[in-house]
Amino acid sequence: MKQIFFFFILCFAGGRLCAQAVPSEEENIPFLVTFGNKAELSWGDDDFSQVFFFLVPETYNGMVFLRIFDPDVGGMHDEANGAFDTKMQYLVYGGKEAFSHPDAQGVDPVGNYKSGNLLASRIFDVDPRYDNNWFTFGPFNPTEGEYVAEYKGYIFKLMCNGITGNDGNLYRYFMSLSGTENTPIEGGNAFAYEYSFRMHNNAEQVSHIYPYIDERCIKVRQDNFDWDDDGKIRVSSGVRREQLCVVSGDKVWATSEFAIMADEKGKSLDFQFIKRKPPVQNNNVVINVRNQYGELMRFYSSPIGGVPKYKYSIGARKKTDAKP
Ligand SMILES: [Ca+2]
Ligand SMILES: [Ca+2]
Ligand SMILES: [Ca+2]
Ligand SMILES: [Ca+2]
Repeated sequence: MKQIFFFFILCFAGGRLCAQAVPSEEENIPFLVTFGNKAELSWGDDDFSQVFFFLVPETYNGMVFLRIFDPDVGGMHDEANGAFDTKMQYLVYGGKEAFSHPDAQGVDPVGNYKSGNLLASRIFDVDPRYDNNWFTFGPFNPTEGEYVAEYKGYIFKLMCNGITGNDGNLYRYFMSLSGTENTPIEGGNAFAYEYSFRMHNNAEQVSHIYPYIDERCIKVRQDNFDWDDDGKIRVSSGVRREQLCVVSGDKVWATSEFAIMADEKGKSLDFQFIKRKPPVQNNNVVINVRNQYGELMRFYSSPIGGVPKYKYSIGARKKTDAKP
């Protein structure tokens, strides 16, 4: 019991401290992944482009920095496909329609997905200076983002595109109030409509995403790509216990649907990525989640309503364990 309480304390503290780390501590995802656009799809990236949105509350008056860990494609962390010959372009957008343009909220890099004002950009390839190190965009004034009344804040869009080459770029983000260290902005958050990420190599490590279920949602559909049959993807919430999703093999999408329960609205679901034993190594995977209208749902780094815990999970787990 003591361990369980400690776990809850860790989760709570982690959520407050790391709300703007992408991926967050609660997600337990080692790295985001984007490949160069000459890579085979079997390496696990479906479209060589990844978009994140960073939300700055309107009450914050300081400066905003968007930081990238290991932005280069070479040296440590990254996935070589032959020699490293890949270029990654990072782009920061703000202003009108950076977020609100419909093409910015899709899962495919098509149409006007680069909507808004380009505030900064930079191309990286092999770069020892930023290998295993942080690069910083900014400072930006919060008002350079797009004001979105629904969020009572300003939204910045940060995009990573593999513009040539066939290697995998592994990286992480942090929205900071400092240009030299990772210091979260109180009340800030980050979200995406699709995640392309690297799984742990250790089968004991479970990764998560937390799609937010709004009041209109009655059914969700998950799509996952290139899971390589690496164990299970399952969904839990306060009232749902370990529902299994259909998972994909190599270079293909798999999809499945389930109905939302009344008690799940206004909260986040917990999608859990559980590796098989022995685990697949260096597994990159893509996932998105939609509602019954086909609208993409947001995964927040700091889950809205907190990390959902199945109400009866302790008792239920004991019953399962007791089975022969
Ligand atoms: Ca590197
Ligand atoms: Ca290469
Ligand atoms: Ca990298
Ligand atoms: Ca894969």
